This record gives sequence, C-alpha cells and structure tokens, in this order.
Amino acid sequence: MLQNLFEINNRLFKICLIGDGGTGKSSIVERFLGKGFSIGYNLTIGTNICTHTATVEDREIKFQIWDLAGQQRFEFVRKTFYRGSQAVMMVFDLTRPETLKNLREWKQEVLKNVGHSVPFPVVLLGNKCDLQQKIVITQEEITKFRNELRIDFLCDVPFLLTSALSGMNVHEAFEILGYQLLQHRQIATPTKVVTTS
Ligand SMILES: Nc1nc2c(ncn2[C@@H]2O[C@H](COP(=O)(O)OP(=O)(O)OP(=O)(O)O)[C@@H](O)[C@H]2O)c(=O)[nH]1
Ligand SMILES: [Mg+2]
Repeated sequence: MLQNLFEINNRLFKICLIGDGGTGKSSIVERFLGKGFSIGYNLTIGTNICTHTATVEDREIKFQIWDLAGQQRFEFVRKTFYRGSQAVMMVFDLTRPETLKNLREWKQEVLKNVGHSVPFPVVLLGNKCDLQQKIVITQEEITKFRNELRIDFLCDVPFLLTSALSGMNVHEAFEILGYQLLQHRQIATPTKVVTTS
C-alpha cells in the first residue's frame, strides 16, 4: 500500500532532448530549470543530465532530462543515452530549415534505439520564435512532419513555438510532455490542468 502510494506520488520519467547542434536544447533546459538564458553557444559534449519536477494535474512528476549533444561528431556516443527513455522532445531552429529536415534522421535514431515501446510520447518544438523576422519554415512543412511522427510513434505529436530567450512556451512544453506520459500510462484525466515548480 505504502509502496503504491510512493509510486503514484513520485513518478520519474527519463526524457531525451534531441535535434541538431545549436537549435537551443540546452538553452530550453536551462530556462526550464530557472537558470535564465545565455547568448553564448557552449555546445554540449555527449550529454547533460539533470532532474526537475513539474506538477501535472496535481501530480508531481520528476523528469530526468537527458540533453543530448546535437553535433554530428557525437552521433556514435548518443545511442547508449536513449536506453530506458520514455519520451523525447524534438527541437528545431525556426530560422534554419535544415534543422527540421534533419529531424527525420533523429527520428530514425530514436526508433532504432528506444526499442518497440509504442505509442511513444513526442513533443515537437520550433525554437527561437523570438527571431520573428528570420523565420523561414512554413506551417505546411511542420504539419507534414508531425503527420509522419504520428504514424511512426502512434501518438498525436503536439507542436509548440518556443523561445528559450523569452521563455515562451518552455514550461508548457514540459507540462505537455508530462501530460502525455501520464496519459500514456492512463493516469491523467481527460481535462488537462498543469502547473510547474
Ligand atoms: N534568439 C534565440 N537564441 C537562442 C534560443 N535558444 C538558444 N539560442 C542560442 O542558440 C545557440 C545554441 O544554443 P544551445 O542551447 O547551446 O543549443 P544546443 O541545441 O544545446 O546545441 P548542442 O549542444 O550543440 O546540441 C546559443 O547561442 C543560444 O544563446 C532562442 O530561443 N532564441
Ligand atoms: Mg546543448
């Protein structure tokens, strides 16, 4: 009984942030952790791992966040980092169309390395939406990719415009992923109420 209560109240979910180098994955995590934003680019080497708690539908859930290195040169080490992950956040840069195209390769990497656990929760983020004048990606391209993701992961894939710089939709992205994870385990109720800490 106590064991059950512990499991219900303390949920730990391993999630991976993926996407090309420089799309803003680490900046999104820093923002989520309440550490603000830095303009300089410190590329991630291998992976950064941290934990953070969010409250989704009055339930506390803990994310173990694996912020993977996006640069090509880290491809060979990334495989092992996916092991046991329960969801992914895919990040592209709204000002660099190739970063959305390349997510198709990232998708294959996930499918190859997370096993056959489907449906598999995924959230898609178009980051750097503060750079409005430089946005070159169309809604059609995004919708097309979301449809592909839905087929491969057997899940609806929410899409959010984010900015690690302004903080726009950063907490919401984690909340939605948390909600998807709870729903996946059939714990969430149909009405979504979320807050973060
Ligand atoms: N304007 C703007 N710049 C951003 C945003 N997010 C990140 N950046 C900048 O983009 C650069 C790369 O950000 P990172 O968070 O290091 O990118 P990353 O995806 O973690 O890169 P890798 O670790 O190499 O995979 C940095 O100079 C950030 O300041 C954003 O929302 N808006
Ligand atoms: Mg990084």
